[in-house]
Amino acid sequence: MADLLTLARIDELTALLNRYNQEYYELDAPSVPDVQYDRLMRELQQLEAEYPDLQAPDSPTLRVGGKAITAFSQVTHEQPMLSLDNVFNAEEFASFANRINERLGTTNPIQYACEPKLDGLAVSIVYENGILVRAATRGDGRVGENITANVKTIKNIPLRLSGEGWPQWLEVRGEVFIPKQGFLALNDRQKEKGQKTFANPRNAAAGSLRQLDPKITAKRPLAFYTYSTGLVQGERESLPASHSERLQQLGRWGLPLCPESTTAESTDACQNYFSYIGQQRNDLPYDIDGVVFKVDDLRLQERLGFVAKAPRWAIAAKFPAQEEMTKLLAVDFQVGRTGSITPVARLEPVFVGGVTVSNATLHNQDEIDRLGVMLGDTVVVRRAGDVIPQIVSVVQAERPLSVTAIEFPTTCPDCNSPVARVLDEAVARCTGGLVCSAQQKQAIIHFASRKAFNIDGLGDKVVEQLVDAKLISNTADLFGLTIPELISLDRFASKSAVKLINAIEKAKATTFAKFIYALGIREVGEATAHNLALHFKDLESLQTASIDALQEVDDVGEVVAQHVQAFFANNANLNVVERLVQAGVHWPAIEVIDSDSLPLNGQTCVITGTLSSMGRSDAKVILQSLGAKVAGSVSAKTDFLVAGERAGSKLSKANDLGVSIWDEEAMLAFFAEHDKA
Ligand code: 9MJ
Repeated sequence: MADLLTLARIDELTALLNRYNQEYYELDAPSVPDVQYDRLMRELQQLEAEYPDLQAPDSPTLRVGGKAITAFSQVTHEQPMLSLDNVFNAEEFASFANRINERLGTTNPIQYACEPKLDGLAVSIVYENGILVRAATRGDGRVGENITANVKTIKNIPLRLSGEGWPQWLEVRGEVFIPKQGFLALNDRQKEKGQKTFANPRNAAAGSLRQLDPKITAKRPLAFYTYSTGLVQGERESLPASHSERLQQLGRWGLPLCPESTTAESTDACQNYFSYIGQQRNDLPYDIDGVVFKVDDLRLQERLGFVAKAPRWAIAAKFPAQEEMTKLLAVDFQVGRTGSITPVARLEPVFVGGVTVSNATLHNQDEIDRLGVMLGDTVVVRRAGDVIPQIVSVVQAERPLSVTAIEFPTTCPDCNSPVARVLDEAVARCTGGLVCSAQQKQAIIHFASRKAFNIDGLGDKVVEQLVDAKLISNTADLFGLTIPELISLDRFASKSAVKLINAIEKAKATTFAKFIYALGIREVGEATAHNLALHFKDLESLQTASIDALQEVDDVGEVVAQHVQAFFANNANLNVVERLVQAGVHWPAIEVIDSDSLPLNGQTCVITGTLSSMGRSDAKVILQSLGAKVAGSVSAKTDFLVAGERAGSKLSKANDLGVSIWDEEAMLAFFAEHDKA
């Protein structure tokens, strides 16, 4: 028998650890260090092992997974779990909405609840007297599998409802999914352990939920959003009569809701929501495949009823598929700026993610090996938003007898120099360096690009023509180009020649950061170039910096430091740099600034949404110059969020955390106040 002290301690630890979990996972604001949490968790685990009967039904130890089982038992849903009918375009949606109005015998606008359609697994969770007692998969809609132990490990699902007034029996339904970031981290861990990676977050979520050992489920980054109720009995306080308000009530009891859900007063507003979520799709932290519209008034839902397996009062409006099958016709090898050789798949054109795709990157030899792809294979192509199309997998069942292996070249397809692969690096590189015209072209294209020298009229095609005509072979040669030379090129009018020469002249006035970025040093992107410029302030100091000195710069590790040093140790590069300066390339001196005096010193901010006056990267540079640290995601450490148009989940999270919000106008006013307009 446990004594009273032990009983009290178990109670105390249960309450404390549940609070810490909430602070950590929901509020993003832990109040104790991890070691303290771990110590208390071990103490509770030991006490529960000694006195199993005293384990609370909402014990936080359940979160790390209990005993493994040999099979799932069955759960018969008290109310069937329905699926949704789909529509694929605006007309189909309009006929759905018309049918609703006709059935209800009204021409008045109907209010709809609008929700992103999460691409995970539907799950039913029952709370009895506020305690999570049962969780089940959808199964065939009538009978599902009992996955209670696994669902208890999902961090954002409350084991005990908060607040009061919940019905005795409350069944909530929603989607279990793996957020995109968690998915990438999970696959990285799988790779490290030499285990199979998952094809997409949905598969990973399904595999994780169907683990017989909940300890494995506990290690997977699963999350849950509630989107409806099932059987509700013994209502102590009647639930609201609209779907959206009902969800809000569930939210007040601690159930997680999708922040992007809302309501629309008309079908036009539904269409706007569909377009808006479509635009946000790639920036959302979770995968969706459409949006769901539900008649919001529950009495109207009841009048509309069901057909076969789906409710008449809801519809899923699907986005165009992001994955399709097509044939791999050939593989070409492209040489990049730093000599990297990238295999590019030539595909039978296929409509995917809203555009026709005929090329996809295959990254490198390792990726070709991982996919096991051969010429003539049928492959699954994925194109999500603006992301470069990828080959996801090979459809083995469709493999013809005539497939042939993809031969990686041993010499550069451009200059014939040998191709080398550094040990432990996935990339194969042409060793031709500056003699390789493909590398020359890419280096010049990079130099002229918007974020570097921003030379108007010097696009990829013109650079190719100039290098092929042997008029230039490096970036410094650009500044010696003449109008007659340009006119000598195919289809180059004198007007364009004059314009280009003027643009090149104008580009000579730059900034030190843009100059460093433009050099195209390996692994030195815009942000690193900016940090290098601020740290070293002048070219001489940067050129002669030691590896140790380079590593003192923000975000510069050993690898980047070595690339920078190797760049300036190369005589050909030094010669180009010297000629650039001689040609008149210049930048304003960087003042030595005392960071304490900067107005945003010590402040961390995040930028989200679309800004109309400048790109996010330009805003970032200005904010940094005012002393702010610019982070990628909102957390308890964020001091303010710059929110442009159509800001999504970051804005909701910032609001939840009480982070100050700056709209674009406020940001511009602050810039103007500090002479950054
Ligand atoms: C998803 N998958 O996000 C429903 N769903 O409602 C949302 N699914 C649903 N609602 C009734 N947001 C049946 C299915």
